[in-house]
Amino acid sequence: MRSLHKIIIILILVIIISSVLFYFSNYSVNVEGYDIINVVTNLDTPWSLAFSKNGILFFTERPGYVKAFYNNTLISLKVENLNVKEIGEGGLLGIALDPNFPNSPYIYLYYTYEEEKLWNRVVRYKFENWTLVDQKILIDKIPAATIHNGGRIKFGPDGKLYITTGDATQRDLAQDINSLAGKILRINPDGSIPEDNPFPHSPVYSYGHRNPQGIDWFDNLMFSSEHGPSGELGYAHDEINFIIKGANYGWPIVVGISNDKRFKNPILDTGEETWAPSGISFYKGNIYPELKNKLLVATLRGKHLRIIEIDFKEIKVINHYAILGNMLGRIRDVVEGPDGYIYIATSNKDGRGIPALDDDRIVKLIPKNTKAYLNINLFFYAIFVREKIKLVKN
Ligand SMILES: [Ca+2]
Repeated sequence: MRSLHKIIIILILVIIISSVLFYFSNYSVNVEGYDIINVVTNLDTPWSLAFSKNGILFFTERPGYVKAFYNNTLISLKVENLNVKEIGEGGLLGIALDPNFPNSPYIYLYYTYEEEKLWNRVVRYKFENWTLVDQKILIDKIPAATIHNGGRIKFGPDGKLYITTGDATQRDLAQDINSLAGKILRINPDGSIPEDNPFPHSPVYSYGHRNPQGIDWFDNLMFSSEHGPSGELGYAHDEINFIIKGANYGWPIVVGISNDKRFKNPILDTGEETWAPSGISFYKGNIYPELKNKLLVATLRGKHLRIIEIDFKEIKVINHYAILGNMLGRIRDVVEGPDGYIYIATSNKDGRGIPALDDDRIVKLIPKNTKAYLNINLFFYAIFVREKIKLVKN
């Protein structure tokens, strides 16, 4: 009997100690079986995440900061001549690393600035001792406004830099191929215009976009996310588009699936539901087999990560579902790290969210079935950890 008492006491001690450890850890648990773990906390509207191949996580914060997370250390980069104007949805938005980074030590940024009017521009910096120097403007005077600034920049598999721009509230500009607003643009890494762009001497790659904030590729197939007009027209029709060189995506003449032959239909139209999709990434790693080759979509208003399965032969959506619903609040960006894990940036301090005490955050998604040792703590999690996440007003 004495040894049984001992075992019971040891078991109770194990539960108490592991609960205390769990309480002070960064874990939280999610019903779909994924866990999330904090990577960086207490940020202000992290907008874009970009990993180097050697594992440095670079990211922007909308007020105008470029930071890096490496070896468990958060580094604030000094950036020369960065005159960001954070206003409404504008500010420091996209970041991209040169495809040959760090051998080719260039970092690209998209930001809003004010010179009599609001504008957006894309610049290239040289990365040197955690400082960004030698700013070179690659594309300037992209129309800007307090809303609809686009802002995602990414290198395609062709080595060209792709840039999403919003209509900057002047919706007719989206149909004007002489305007940089409401477009997906494509330039060479030095800012020159590729000879095989669809319109001669123009960076315009596709047009008729309202406010695209996400792009990614599966092999050579390009996809984008786009905010529908839930704001001004009161109906949603957020879109996922398959992007074809030179094509017209319809805004502001049509929204969603119109079947109007002049315009490309989206492959997914959210109808009456608003997701407000932002960053997108195809998951190509092996950590989460159930997500392999699926498109991950960060949603702001939707407050979830949308998982979309695409038939790449027919270019159509097979199915889609949400994970992490209301776990993180607004989600701005999602990327796969070189370690195969999924990293997510929240956007609860963007003026439209309800930030938790440790917002904004960059978190890492922990796959299913790796948290068995935590299960014993689910009960304690429910009691204690939820209490820890007290909501505060912005
Ligand atoms: Ca459209």
